[in-house]
Amino acid sequence: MLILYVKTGCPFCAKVLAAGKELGIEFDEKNIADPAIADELIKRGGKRMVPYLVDEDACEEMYESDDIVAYLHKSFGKNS
Ligand SMILES: N[C@@H](CCC(=O)N[C@@H](CS)C(=O)NCC(=O)O)C(=O)O
Repeated sequence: MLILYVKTGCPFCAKVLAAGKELGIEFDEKNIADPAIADELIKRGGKRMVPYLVDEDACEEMYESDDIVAYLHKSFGKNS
């Protein structure tokens, strides 16, 4: 399961979501507009910043949209 913490209107989140769509990936999107979700993100990753990806199957978690996009291509792209 891939969880993606996002915020409405966040261009970095949109970039990751577009990459996911291109690769045919479905995310369980969690929006930090909900304070409980924001708290969950801070507990999990250490800071309030989106996007934040959790790949539960691979036990990988990361901030930074460029790193997330690269990770998605590496893990789920045609040449993965
Ligand atoms: N370098 C980061 C920048 C991420 C970033 O600036 N995210 C903003 C939203 S666009 C954020 O999390 N701000 C904190 C907040 O909205 O509470 C990336 O590329 O992912």
